[in-house]
Amino acid sequence: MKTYKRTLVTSALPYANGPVHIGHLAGVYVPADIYVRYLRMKGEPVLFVGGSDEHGVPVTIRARKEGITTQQVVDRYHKLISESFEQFGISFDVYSRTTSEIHHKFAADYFRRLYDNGKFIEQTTEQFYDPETGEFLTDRNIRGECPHCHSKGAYGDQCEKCGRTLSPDELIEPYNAINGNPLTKKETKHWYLPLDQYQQWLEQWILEEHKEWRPNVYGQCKSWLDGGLKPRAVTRDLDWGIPVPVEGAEGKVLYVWFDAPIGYISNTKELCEREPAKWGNWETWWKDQSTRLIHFIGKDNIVFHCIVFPSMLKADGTYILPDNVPANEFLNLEGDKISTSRNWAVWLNEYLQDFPGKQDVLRYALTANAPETKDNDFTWADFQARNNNELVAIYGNFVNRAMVLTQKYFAGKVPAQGAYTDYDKQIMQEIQGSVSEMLRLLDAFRFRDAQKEAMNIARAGNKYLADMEPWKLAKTDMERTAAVLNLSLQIVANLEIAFRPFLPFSSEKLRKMLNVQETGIDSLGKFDLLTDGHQLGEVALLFEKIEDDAIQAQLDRLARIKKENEEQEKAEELKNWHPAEIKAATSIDDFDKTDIRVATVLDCKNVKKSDRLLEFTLDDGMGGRTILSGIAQSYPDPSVLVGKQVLYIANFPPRKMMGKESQGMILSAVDADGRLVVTTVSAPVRNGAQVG
Ligand code: B3M
Ligand code: ZN
Repeated sequence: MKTYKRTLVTSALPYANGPVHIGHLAGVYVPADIYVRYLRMKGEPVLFVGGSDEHGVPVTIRARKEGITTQQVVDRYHKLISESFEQFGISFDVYSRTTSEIHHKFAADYFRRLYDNGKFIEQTTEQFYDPETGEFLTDRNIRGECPHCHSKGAYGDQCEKCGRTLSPDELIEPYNAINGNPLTKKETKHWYLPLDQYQQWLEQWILEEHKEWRPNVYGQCKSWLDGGLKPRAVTRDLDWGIPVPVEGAEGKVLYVWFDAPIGYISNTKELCEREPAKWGNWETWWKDQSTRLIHFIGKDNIVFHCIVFPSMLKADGTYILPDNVPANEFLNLEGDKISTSRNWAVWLNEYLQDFPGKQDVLRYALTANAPETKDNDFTWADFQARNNNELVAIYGNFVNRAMVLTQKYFAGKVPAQGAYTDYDKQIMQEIQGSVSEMLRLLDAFRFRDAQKEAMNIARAGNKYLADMEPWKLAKTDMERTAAVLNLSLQIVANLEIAFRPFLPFSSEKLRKMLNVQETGIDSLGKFDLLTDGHQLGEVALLFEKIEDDAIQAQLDRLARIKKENEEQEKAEELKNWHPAEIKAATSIDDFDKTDIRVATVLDCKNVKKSDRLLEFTLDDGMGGRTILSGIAQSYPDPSVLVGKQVLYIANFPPRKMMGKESQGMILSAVDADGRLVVTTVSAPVRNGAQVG
């Protein structure tokens, strides 16, 4: 094991194209924050870097949508995002932005250095181009029909309908997403990082030397490497970003994924130059082998942090590489994928309006459900249960009882510690067990289980109080009452420390209640943290119950959004719908060969054991016939068809289906929801009448 002198923690730079939501918090920022708070408690030097990612296409799309400039978009969201982080106690040492001057210069210099050292290859390729606006289009700005599910309006990088990853070349009839213009192709030159040249080195570094990385991270890297790496373009034809610092590259900018990770470095530099006495030289953080670099990210960023960025660092040759990349999977919301564009999210700024002061409750619920090994689901019911059944009923309740009883019997002064009984010792041991397990889990980036151990300390405390019943003891044995409450308060003091990385606001509140200063992690697991006679502060409730109506209001909001989305999607589909092309010319003779007739439906029911077939009993004016039709999905109640006059083809040869004979075919058409609708006549006619 290498020994480190300091840890540099980065968390993904969120795109400044919208507010941050619970998925961001659960996946990246809360775990990163827990980790750095823990390291700080250990007294280890740590620097926590964050910032907004202000380049790239997403911000330009947002600007067009809102009808404002791109700069206005990033200004607005950078402010909103950094406020949210601050409100939720995400304790960055620096939170800057990639539109800063220092970053622009740093990233351009970085590119130029690699360029001068021959680290890029130049390639001219054909790209989609809008001849009317004279713009090359990025993948996200190209839309068209999905080659897989044929939904219209799939994006050049992904079909949101079926979820498949796409490349713009696969789209059928690609068009410009912004103005609907059809696209052509045009040649353009770009610079590529030849990842194939780093393949062998990456295989050794990741697959051999970092087997300890999370299985999801290691697995994704392995599958990229197994697939064989290809050169990746690091420049784009765009007018928003950092201009490519090379002659003849007018109108081109650095690819956002080239400049954004460099933002980790330039933001560190910004901090170090602002406060050199405190932070020293930025190069110590990025180039000294005794610095440990940890990237906190979501799973969609794995390839960039484990393969692309390390190759960029390697290409330069003077930087350290990440020691670990504890990427999380995704958090869903009430069973559906969180989506900014569909407003399917809990936005942090809105959460705080609805639940003021309850930052820690969300932090707790998100960590308890952290998608560390697989996708997970956030539900409001779980949120309420975590608060009411755990924070209030276990942690808060224990603290409150210990404090109130001390008020009552000892005027708020820590009573004398007595001789420990065997049971006392057992509880203390149990707690020490939880403490060491918690520390082990924190070191292993397993925050969800670590938080559980912290709660186990509160559980043990609660059990201790329930078993000792000091309120009864107080009637007969004040000395033992004092001892029990002393130990209980020592457990409370332990909880303040144990929960500090997870619930910083509550620990602060608890320190006030205990009237103590912050101490280091070494105090954890000790039971002499509060001295006899120490005056406690005022008792307050650490957590409050969340009532059903507050939860219902959130569910109502989501239901409203779901309905709006469905309506919008339907409208969009209708807008994009066009009838199928007219078939090749035919003649009356050909048509005449098909005998279409009218019949009245006498009975219509589901065919047993088939979820597809309906059985029609028809009065065809010729003694009756049976027709089976595969439209059961469209008619949940087939009896609605009884009495209707329908059109059917009478001269198809009989066919057996599910052991029954079908004598023809009922004619139907598809409605806007994809439902098959049976055709009828507009006024009654005689059964057996021919259509023609
Ligand atoms: N902005 C993507 C994202 O928010 C990107 C991360 C950059 S980290 C250098 O998922
Ligand atoms: Zn599709």
